[in-house]
Amino acid sequence: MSSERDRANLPPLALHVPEPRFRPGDEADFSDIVVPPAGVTRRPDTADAASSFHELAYGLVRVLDDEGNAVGPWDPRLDADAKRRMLRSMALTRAFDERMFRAQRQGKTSFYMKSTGEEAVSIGAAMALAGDDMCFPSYRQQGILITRGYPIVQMMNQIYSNRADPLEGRQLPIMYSSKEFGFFSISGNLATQYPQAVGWAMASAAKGDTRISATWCGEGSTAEGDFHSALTFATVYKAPVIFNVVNNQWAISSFSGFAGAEATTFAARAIGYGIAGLRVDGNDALAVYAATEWAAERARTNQGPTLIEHFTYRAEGHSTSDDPTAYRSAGEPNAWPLGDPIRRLKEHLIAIGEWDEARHAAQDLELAELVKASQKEAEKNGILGHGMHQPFESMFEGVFETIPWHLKEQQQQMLDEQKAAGL
Ligand SMILES: Cc1ncc(C[n+]2csc(CCOP(=O)(O)OP(=O)(O)O)c2C)c(N)n1
Ligand SMILES: [Mg+2]
Repeated sequence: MSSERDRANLPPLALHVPEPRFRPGDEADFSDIVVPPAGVTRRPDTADAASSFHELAYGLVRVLDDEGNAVGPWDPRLDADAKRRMLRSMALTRAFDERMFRAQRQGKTSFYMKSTGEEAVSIGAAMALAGDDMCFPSYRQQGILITRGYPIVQMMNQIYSNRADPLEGRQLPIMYSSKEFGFFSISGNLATQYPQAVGWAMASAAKGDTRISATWCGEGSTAEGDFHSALTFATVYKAPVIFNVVNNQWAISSFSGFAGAEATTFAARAIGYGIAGLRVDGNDALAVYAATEWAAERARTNQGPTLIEHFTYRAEGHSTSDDPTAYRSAGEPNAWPLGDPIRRLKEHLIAIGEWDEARHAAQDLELAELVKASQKEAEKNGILGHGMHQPFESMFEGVFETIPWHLKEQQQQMLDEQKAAGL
């Protein structure tokens, strides 16, 4: 048995506390990030065993090169119309984010979250999935709803918690929910959507259905227990689910190192579970599309789950409640080596002769007008804080199919008290 004396020559134990490389005032330099050329990563057959392509969890699937060409085996070979639809959804999402961010600053709503710089992640995936595949998103995948054609006026009604809010004022702004559009209710409790997506996928398989599920969480959220139990269930039962980890480098003011990024990649989490893992250039919409299409084919043919890490960058604040200049270098967004996803797809379409600067500028104008007109429409139904938009008693509804007696009693008591107070 070792004694205190035997250990006398050992150094005192110490913990490693991760520290981000750049703080406010520092010059951001990402030149050490390894960015392999587009087109060089192999594309395994979708029937290959997950154990046969571990290296893909440490690489970076890229399709768009620096000259705007789509190259290599992952090029999904979309036609020009599909690429233009992709570009339009991304530009519409950005225009929507701009407008709603401003609406919060104008006091029309309490809260908003942008997805600026990460549009390719949600839109590339939404285009590759079938329209009736079930999505379990985090709060930064508004691009899925926009791609699926959910009315943006409805999104705004939800943000304003107004008379026409489909969720009747019961959810935080931006926490949308639409069964019809295969968009599971967003939860503020990080990573809860992961086990839910697995459960849904297992139910789909148990019923002999053909629909798969896909879920998204941030890199910070992978530290949650829910993330790990979801992966365990999914690998055991080969659930038809796609796990997306959106590594945008930041979890509010905590850099990715606090979720484990200093030690390995997030895609490599898949390896320990025996799940297929892919690391993808998240600012390359065609690469996101191709990876999702590949993972969907695996899921649909009972090859089991895939975990895709989307390597990207959160170009703006976490939310309207955040001020990133307080904790990170202002130079980071511009120094980010993978560029802007909209600009990259636009340059590709121009390079292949299917788009031009004038059309792009005209589209930006048209989308700004569309968002403005939608906002006017939504504001006719009221904005947050301007009076009661939903009847008081409705707060007791919508949880149980029939309201239990004790809630009915409380509901009546509330109405009586209001009446007595002259409200
Ligand atoms: C269980 C839980 N813990 C903490 C929070 C507070 N919180 C909200 S967002 C967030 C950061 C999440 O970062 P990440 O997962 O990287 O996603 P991102 O915001 O970058 O898209 C935190 C800590 C929460 N909402 N739920
Ligand atoms: Mg993050």
